[in-house]
Amino acid sequence: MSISRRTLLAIATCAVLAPLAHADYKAEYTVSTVLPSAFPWGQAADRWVELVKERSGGRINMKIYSNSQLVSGDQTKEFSAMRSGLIDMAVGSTINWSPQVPELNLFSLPFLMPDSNAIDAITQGEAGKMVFSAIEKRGVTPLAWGENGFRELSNSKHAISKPDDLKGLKIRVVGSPLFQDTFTALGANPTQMSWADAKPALTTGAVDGQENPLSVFDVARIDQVGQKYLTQWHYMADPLVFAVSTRVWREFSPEDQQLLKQAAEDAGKWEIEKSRAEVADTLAKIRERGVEVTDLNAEQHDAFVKATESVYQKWTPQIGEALLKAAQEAIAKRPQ
Ligand code: X2X
Repeated sequence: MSISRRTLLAIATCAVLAPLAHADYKAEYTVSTVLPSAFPWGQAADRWVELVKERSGGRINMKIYSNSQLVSGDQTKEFSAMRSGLIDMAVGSTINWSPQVPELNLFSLPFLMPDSNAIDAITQGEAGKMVFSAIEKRGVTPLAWGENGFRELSNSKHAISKPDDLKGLKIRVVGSPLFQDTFTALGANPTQMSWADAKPALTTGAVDGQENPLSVFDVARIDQVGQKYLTQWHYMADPLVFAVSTRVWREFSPEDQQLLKQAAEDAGKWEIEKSRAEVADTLAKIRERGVEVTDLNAEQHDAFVKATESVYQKWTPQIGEALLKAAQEAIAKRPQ
């Protein structure tokens, strides 16, 4: 008697819940990332997926495809694939999406953001809203910010403390042509290639150096492929953006849109705090492995700033003067 009542109840519950469960939702949504779970970036995506699963009671299932595998390793194609609906969602770097969203080059301007507060001043204010609307205009709905981190310079040849030290060095760069201009201005010989190709190129000596956050240098064991010199120049940092293809976004109910956004915000906040808190330990680990770390004094730093000024002239029109101005004003007013 009690079993049959329970069964009846279950059937009734299903009937009531069926419309809410959105029969038209996909069984699984693809989430693209470049870096997998061993890195803060991958952990940000993991957290988002877990929170959404938990808060939706399993109604919304997302599956992460790391190493840019949904775009055959070419991370600069991730945004286009998401726009066209080939990829449903992504946690992506501003660098990798900048070929399609030129405004994202803002974050790649050398020495624009001196510290983490400067990143927050942009992302949490008017400039951040302008960046999000630039993404939205191109068919992708941005939900929240994460962080890959300040990108530091490594190489296999010698310590670098002034622009001249970069002369003739072959440096692997990623994503936007802006990086070609920055490294060319510094006298280096930049080569653009995907992350998938970077480690092999460092291993064979096809390139002498690269730039990536300390967490990436550490987890990917870049020191093991001959990168013995590291300069902490903090020349730029790439935020991560949690986003959904707008075609896919429209299929979610307003309640589920809110759920996806809140989960992305919570995951992003968690990941940003965690990765910032880990930087000092990561640096200590890298030092222990025998990597020679160079810090720049104010004068040395200024020499790099001067040497890369031409990048601002060339790229401001593509980024937008109003956006750069909003970012610079926010940085000037940031808490110290
Ligand atoms: O390719 C890189 O250097 C990486 C992993 O940091 C990005 O995807 C921007």
